[in-house]
Amino acid sequence: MSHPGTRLRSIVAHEGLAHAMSAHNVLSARLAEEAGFHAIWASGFELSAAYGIPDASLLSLTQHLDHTRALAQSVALPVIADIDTGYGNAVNVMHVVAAYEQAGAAAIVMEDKRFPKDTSLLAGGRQEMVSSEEFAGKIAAALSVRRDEGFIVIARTEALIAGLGIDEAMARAHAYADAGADFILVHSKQKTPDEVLAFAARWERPQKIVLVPTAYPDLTEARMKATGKIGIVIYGNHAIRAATTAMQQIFRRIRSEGGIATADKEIVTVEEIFRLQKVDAMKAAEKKFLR
Ligand code: SPV
Ligand code: MG
Repeated sequence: MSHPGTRLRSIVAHEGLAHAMSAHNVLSARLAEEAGFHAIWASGFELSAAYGIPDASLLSLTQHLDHTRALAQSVALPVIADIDTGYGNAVNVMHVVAAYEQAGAAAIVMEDKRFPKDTSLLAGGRQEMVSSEEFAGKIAAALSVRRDEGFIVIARTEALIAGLGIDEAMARAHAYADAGADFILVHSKQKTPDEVLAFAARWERPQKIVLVPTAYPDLTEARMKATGKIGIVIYGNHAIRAATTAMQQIFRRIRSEGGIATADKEIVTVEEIFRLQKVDAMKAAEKKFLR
């Protein structure tokens, strides 16, 4: 079996654009797999939200690493791990990235913000960056511990998020590409895709761009593909938002109706959950091995 990073690289090469869906647990990853996504995004935002805490470097490395390992073990899709700022300096990054590859991740995404970070899309959020030199060192450190050449290191610049403009984003992306990053994620919170499309138009390096279009949902995959520069699109928080929408609606209905009679018909059956839990496989194992 080839390295999951090699498989993700080949999806990008053959499809032009790989699409990744976020997951906050194995069930959401399995649903994304069944829906036909190419990859799973082990989102820090989603896992933080699942714990009911802000996405601000509050989750521990162990919590996110265990989550990533569970995803990688439970779905066949490549898992792209969100390692935030890398949990410290370049030496911390060596330790952390080696652990993520060992846990079965196809790729890691590391961002050029200062630890502890604040989440990117929060209006008025605290967006403090490390220098481009320091971050290029962290990317080189990440690459230095790669065990399989298929494993992917994605450098993420938050220059646009921090309001530093396209020239700064471009300069940082060049520095990170020079350091050896395999892909460049450029994040933006503008409501239109103009900023990231302008970045893509100016980008001339061989590394493909990664986008997280949460703030500019009108940008379609077809338009991304048409640029010829964008290799991966990450839907950053749509699993937790979809789950929240569904639970809010059903919970309100159960309270307002004083029972589950109507709600029961609007949600999946218990048998559907058994299927997603792979109960059949367990029953087959029982038949074979319980004596
Ligand atoms: C995440 O999903 O954790 C991300 C994307 O890093 S964002 O929340 O937009 O920063
Ligand atoms: Mg994140």
